Amino acid sequence: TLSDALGRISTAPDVDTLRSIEREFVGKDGVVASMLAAIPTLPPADRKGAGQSANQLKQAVLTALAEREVALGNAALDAERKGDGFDASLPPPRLERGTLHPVVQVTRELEDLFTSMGYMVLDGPEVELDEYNFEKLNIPADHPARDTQDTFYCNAPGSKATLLLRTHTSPVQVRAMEHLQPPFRAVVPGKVFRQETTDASHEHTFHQMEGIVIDRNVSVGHLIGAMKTLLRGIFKKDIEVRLRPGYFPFVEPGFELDARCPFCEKGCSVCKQSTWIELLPCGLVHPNVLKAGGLDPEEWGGFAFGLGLSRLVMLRYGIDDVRHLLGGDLRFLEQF
Ligand code: FA5
Repeated sequence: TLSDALGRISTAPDVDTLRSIEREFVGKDGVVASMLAAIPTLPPADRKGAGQSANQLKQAVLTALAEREVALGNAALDAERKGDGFDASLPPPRLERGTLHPVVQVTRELEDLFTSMGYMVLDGPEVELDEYNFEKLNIPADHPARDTQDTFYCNAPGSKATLLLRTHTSPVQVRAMEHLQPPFRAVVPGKVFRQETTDASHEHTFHQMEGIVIDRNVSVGHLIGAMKTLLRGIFKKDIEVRLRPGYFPFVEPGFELDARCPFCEKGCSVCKQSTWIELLPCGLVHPNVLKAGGLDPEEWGGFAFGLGLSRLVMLRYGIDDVRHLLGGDLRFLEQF
């Protein structure tokens, strides 16, 4: 029976057959079990030999089963490699790697640029108090920017303070003055929100980067110098800019720095053929804002700017619609 068993095992076509041979020989009611059960009926002189051959049969069958099972497994793998177009020489599937969002890339670049010039990077709340978003920035109660058309108000029922989604990063100017010992320089990148009709150059949620410098004897010359450095660092190529007077209640004097629109050749929806994109409003900090921040305007002065980060990213990468930035479309994001 041993050679019979080994012969069947070596030709067994699959693992199921091996299991049934295993049951037949070494199972509870198998050949080996009945050989052992018969031992007491044998003459005492034969018992030892019978026990030994039963155990030998068992060991030989188990060893052969294990070997055949490995061989069957290898054969299956070989077959798989040969068939079904499996080609071990092909490169593995491409791993999809994420990339940083273009706004994050430009933000980090600017943070590097500004920290190299001695600026700190600050943060501020996106849900802001009316007091910081408007009042302390010298924006009177009847100013058009307060219109609910522009501002998302989000008051908790019954709360006395007026809460809103900040419409610009400027509230951090006053928060910085309250917390830091002047002189200081800081930039504040962040998300801002406006209730507006969206188009190619206007989003309801977009990014700005505020800059604030507080020191003694700050002049418009310092402001212009800083803006020039900023633009050189940002564009690394020549982009035409223009400076014109601008009105913001929290600066005096105030300026608007515009960049020449690069999309105009092909019927532009970004600047609507005005050929200029509003990019970098700035000015000297208004004395009322210094006072609101707890500083003495006789001693301290400063300049501030509010870079339109989303629009800058558009200029940098040639994106012709601001709504792509937060649209979450992978076909857009994969390009960066
Ligand atoms: C302000 O928000 C002022 N806080 C800027 C400032 C800071 C002035 C410090 C002086 C001193 P303004 O509303 O113009 O200003 O917005 C600033 C920039 O944000 C604009 O130049 C423009 O580039 C960008 N911007 C404005 N509205 C949108 C919008 N809906 N979508 C995308 N970018 C916008």
